[in-house]
Amino acid sequence: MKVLVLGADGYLGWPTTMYFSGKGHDVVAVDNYFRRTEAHALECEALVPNPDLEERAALWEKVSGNTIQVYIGDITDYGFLRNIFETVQPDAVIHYAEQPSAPYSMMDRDRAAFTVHNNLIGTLNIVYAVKEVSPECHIIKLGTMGEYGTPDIDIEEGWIDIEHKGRKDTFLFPRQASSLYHTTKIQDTDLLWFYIRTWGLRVTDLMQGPVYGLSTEEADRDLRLMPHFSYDEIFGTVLNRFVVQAVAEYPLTVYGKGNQTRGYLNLKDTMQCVYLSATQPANRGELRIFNQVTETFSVNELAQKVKKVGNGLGYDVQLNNIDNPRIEKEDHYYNPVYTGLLELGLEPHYLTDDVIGSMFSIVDTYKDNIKRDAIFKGVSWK
Ligand code: USQ
Repeated sequence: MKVLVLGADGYLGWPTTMYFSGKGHDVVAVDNYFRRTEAHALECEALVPNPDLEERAALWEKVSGNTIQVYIGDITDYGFLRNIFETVQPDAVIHYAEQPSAPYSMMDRDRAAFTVHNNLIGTLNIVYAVKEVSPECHIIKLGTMGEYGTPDIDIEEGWIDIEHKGRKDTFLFPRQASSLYHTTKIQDTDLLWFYIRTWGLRVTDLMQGPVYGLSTEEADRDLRLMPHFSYDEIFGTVLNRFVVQAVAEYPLTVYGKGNQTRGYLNLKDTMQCVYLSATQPANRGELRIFNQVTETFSVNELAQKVKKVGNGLGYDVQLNNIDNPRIEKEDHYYNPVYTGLLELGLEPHYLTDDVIGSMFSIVDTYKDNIKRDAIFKGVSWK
């Protein structure tokens, strides 16, 4: 396959790029360095300094013998994106090129506007490039479980059958996000669904939960190939943050009561899920939705696991229930269905003490890079 990875410099983008390249596909990597630039501006750089995308592609070629072509630019510039489509004629496009942080989207008006513009115009441009240049191209778009919110009913995989006044139909599952970022992901889904109905695109929307981990088979070949690993309040996800906090002996920042429950998955499973989706594509005119998680935990459960493993390794790990800076339900029902990707062949890596222990070991190697000031700044939803 010829595969275009948009957002290839990010936490998920770079491991995905190597994963597909390692399996012999022709991969083209695109990024505008938004994440690096903003992390630098906000003084919350990744734990491990990563070489830039071109340098990483050269390093990867040395260890694997496979070439990755790199384009640096902004996919909200339609001319830029369309040229890449014309040159590459991709079979699949993997869309990670979004502003991915809920706190970032809630910081101020300008960042809110940036999030809306970047995420929606980027997605719209992909729709047009596929329609005008590569109509058979399969769009794989990273959605989020946060689109559904925390309803008081089971969460289905994307769709729900509704019976109303004696008639039945199937609709997108009701969505109610708890940040502006998550709301833009709902809007993306709606954009795609409209153009699927109108132009018959083929799309897989992966509703992913928070991801954890730093290790992948490809990155383990050379530490300079490690993913862009954030632990700060703006760009870090909760389990990654807790492991870094534990290593720094900074009390774990459990927001509110800590009963907020989400579906989680290992970075290695993101690779598998995206790959399984690409190799078994959606049909023309289909919006195929999978819930991309492997198990559910509350924040308290994650904190207790990190504390147990950390204490066992000799770290003094404390928990701190701080006032929740977000507006979200802290006690709620949560029961999502996530069988679709298992049926496609996913073999999950579950969250064991060993997995957490190996995260501790890598983070400890870089503990001198941890900036305590970046851990909690208090971006408030209020
Ligand atoms: N949380 C804490 N303490 C922290 C950080 C987070 O208690 O220090 C809590 C949050 O309040 C939330 C839960 O942990 O209840 C998850 O927070 P998160 O920051 O790990 O995840 P979130 O902001 O929801 O966003 C992340 C990714 C996003 C992806 C999403 C999947 O940044 O790109 O879409 O996970 S999901 O959460 O299922 O919507």
